[in-house]
Amino acid sequence: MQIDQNKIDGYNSQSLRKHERALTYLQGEIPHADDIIQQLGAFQIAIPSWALGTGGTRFGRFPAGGEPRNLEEKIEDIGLLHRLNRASGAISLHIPWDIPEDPAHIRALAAAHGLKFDAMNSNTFQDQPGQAHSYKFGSLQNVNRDVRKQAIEHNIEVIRHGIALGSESLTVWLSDGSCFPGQLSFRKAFENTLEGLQEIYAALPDNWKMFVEYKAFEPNFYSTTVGDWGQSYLYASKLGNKAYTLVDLGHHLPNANIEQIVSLLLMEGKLGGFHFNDSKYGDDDLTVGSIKPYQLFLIFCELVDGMNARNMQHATDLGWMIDASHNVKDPLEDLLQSVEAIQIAYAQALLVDRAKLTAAQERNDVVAAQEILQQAYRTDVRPLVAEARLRSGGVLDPLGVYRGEQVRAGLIRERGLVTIATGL
Ligand code: PSV
Ligand code: MN
Repeated sequence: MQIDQNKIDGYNSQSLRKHERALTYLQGEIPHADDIIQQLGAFQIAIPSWALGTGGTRFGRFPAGGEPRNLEEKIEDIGLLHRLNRASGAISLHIPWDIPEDPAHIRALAAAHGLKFDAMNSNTFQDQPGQAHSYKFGSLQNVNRDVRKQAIEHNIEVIRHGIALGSESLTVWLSDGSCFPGQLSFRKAFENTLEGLQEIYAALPDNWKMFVEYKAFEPNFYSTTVGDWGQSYLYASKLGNKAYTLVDLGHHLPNANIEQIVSLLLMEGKLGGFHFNDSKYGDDDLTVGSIKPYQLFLIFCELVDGMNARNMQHATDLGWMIDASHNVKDPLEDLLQSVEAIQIAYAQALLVDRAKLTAAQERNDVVAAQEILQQAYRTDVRPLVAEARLRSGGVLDPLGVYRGEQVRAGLIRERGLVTIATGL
């Protein structure tokens, strides 16, 4: 494909001037704008290896072509995202969907793209070919000790893969539960699950964390054995100080106040990580910020406030990951949108005038408190996010560049990013 370089250069310098005007305005309005830019630059969001293919529903799947066929190609795709936005510097693997056959090679390839390995995810919600025992009636909760043992061994194997890759956390999501009243004993299911988690926990290296992910429903629809944050908190507390609760935004009953859950888990030092997505009904796995951006902002307000109260590092002390995938968008475009939505919510939360908010709360000034939050939420912080990208060597407009002629012509791998990032 022929590239009209004049067209690209013209477009970029014009956009860059527009960006600089908007940034200068914000820097004038927000005294700590540069701190926010710095914090944004440090904030990395892990991409799950399973989000790179077109998703589907049980009614169908409509792949668009060009999907990565193996782990190497998935790493290349995430590397491309990271080169564009400089905020996707980690990958989260699901075993056995993505088994690193040659860990040293995979680790080196990821490092060459500037990527680290985030949490490892085990899978005892599907039967695999050749597997001795079925998970039809659950894994760690199962009444049959052999099934439980198989699930425990699988998790320990996942930890081993993670060690070889330099990961430092294991996320356990169990689909265990029941579809009908009377199908199981809640107490026995809990006790079996706890016992299994304890065996897995015992295999964790000292510097590792274990994340216990909860989900209210699906695939079980009467009870779920790790069904809500209370149950996850109970397991995590009984397991010990390497175990934490993981919040997936799509795993709650309708209208749950997720920001309050986040606040209390942080207060107790038991929030470990996040799976970002958005939803209208259930676990819809839609693009982050596409349906309820205000809720996302409120969650980030609690994250920032709660982490500051415990002197935690925003960028590194919790696991940040996207867990979304669906069937109508190009997965890479979807992920670029998701990462940007997270950065916007984070930047807006950093804008909230905490001292004023606390003062308003202390005098029960409900209106002032709402105004303070909405003042931050209604600020267009996109120039701060773009500036953080540029300062880290990313591009002004990741989606535009990805869509543009540069990518299709392969130029992006040669010089497109550098050219655009430095403003030509
Ligand atoms: C389950 O719905 C979940 O959120 C868990 O995190 C799984 O690992 C992931 O989705 C993959 O399907
Ligand atoms: Mn999840």
